[in-house]
Amino acid sequence: MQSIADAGGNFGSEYSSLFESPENLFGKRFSGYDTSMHIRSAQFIKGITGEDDLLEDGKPQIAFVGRSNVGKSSVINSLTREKNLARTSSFPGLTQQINVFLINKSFYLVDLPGYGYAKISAQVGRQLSKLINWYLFESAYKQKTIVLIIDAVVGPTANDLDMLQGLEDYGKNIIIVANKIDKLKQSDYQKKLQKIQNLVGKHKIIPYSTQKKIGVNELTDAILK
Ligand SMILES: Nc1nc2c(ncn2[C@@H]2O[C@H](COP(=O)(O)OP(=O)(O)OP(=O)(O)O)[C@@H](O)[C@H]2O)c(=O)[nH]1
Ligand SMILES: [Mg+2]
Repeated sequence: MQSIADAGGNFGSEYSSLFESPENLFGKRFSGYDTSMHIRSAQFIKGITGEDDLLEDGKPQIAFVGRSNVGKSSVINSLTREKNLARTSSFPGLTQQINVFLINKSFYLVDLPGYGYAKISAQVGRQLSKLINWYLFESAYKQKTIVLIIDAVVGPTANDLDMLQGLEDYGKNIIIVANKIDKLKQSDYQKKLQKIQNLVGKHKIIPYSTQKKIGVNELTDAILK
């Protein structure tokens, strides 16, 4: 079995503590796959821009969507406790392909390009939107869960609400993460979170900060349910 070291990762000793108590967290939930132990490895597999056999192998896919710069790649890094896992494999500052990470050789974390980035050409923007929409709504691939990441300071944008509507229309299993809560003033926190809640409706929101490592355990638990 390939260890973390074999995989070239640099997981520190604190890494193993994230997924302690694995029997409850992993056991049985992804039946048929080896999910009964700690997260031992997180590997970048490949970036894809279209059909790929990889995504047909039956392993659960957990996809991360949201506007550009909201912190999708950072959230993946924080979940795996690997500082550069998602970033090293993407274009600097802008993920332009669907990056696929294999966790424990058992399930995939899927890092999608962001939407709504102002500094790219309209043509590239359209291509990225096409890729996102294809993967989520047109391809044959089934995602176990979609994590929609919203900027806690900015709140849900029109694009975020469109995306949410699409995910709901297609009956996806959705988790909403409000990232960058470290940027909120303590006095604004409740008001801001409530406002986001009002806009997204019934969905549970996980307040998150990749910088302060807030929400990591809660999101881990939610995606492994
Ligand atoms: N303050 C703060 N900054 C964050 C947080 N999470 C991410 N960032 C910063 O936000 C910027 C964008 O992060 P990325 O993870 O690259 O964002 P992304 O959504 O993957 O971006 P694209 O690949 O362009 O779609 C980086 O400068 C991060 O350091 C957070 O919780 N708090
Ligand atoms: Mg990214």
